[in-house]
Amino acid sequence: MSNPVLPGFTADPHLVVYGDTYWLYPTTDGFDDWSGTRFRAYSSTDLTRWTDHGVILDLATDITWADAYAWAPAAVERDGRYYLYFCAERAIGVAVADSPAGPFRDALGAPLIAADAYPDQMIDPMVFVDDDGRPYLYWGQGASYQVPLHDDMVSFDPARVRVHTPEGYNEASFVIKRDGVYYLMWSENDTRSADYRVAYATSGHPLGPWGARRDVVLAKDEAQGILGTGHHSVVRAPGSDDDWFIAYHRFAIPGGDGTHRETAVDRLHFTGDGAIARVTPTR
Ligand code: FUB
Repeated sequence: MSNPVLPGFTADPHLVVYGDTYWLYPTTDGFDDWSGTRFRAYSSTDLTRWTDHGVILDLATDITWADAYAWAPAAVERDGRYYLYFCAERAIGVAVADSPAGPFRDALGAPLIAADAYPDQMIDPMVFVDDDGRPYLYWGQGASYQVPLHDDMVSFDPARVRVHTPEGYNEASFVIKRDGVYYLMWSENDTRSADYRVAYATSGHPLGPWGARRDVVLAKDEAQGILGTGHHSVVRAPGSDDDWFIAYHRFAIPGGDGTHRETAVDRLHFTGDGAIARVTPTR
């Protein structure tokens, strides 16, 4: 693999596996104040050669309740339908399609989570589906909000929302399960900081209670000129027992910053005792 894996400026990459194919859904980056308006999708069977499927959701034409600040999409499949959770004007929406390449249409015609629904920013959604098929929604900057999603994938019971604020938490909650252990990862510091990084905690349940912050998963490597590493996603390789990959963004090389970011993919390993080993970011 050669990083970055996508052309141009992209960020907040959500890497998922549908069948034997990897799909990447990033923020389109490179705009002042993160003011992009469109999402694209990319697919690959080898994490190296990527097909650009073009614009899959355009706030201008597909969403009535927001025009800009299209951030941090999260993708999940359920019963043959493909759901795309996304931020727009610091609220969270959900769109649905019959194909991972869209076209996606607004599932609700309104935000799933309004910008003022809870304290802090209603951004950075992520859906984890457990082995028993139950889906859980995570989101939030400033705090990690966590709730079971209803089976329709577009609603939840507000009375069941939990708020978790790990030491160092800023944004971009992401959950995986391995050997019965749930791993909650998140990004620390500001995406404009070279020290933007990923850390994690574990639990025996998808909604916690979560243990104390265990360690950093991914951080800058100044010797390689790799800075601002965060807002990640993690997948197990299709057909593998224990091969994992992490997609994340970092300042574009050369000359990038917090609004000119690039998407990279690297390997993620676990140690014998189930800890996440520190990722080696690569060029
Ligand atoms: O890309 C816009 C915002 O920057 C995301 O929502 C945050 O996670 C940060 O990466």
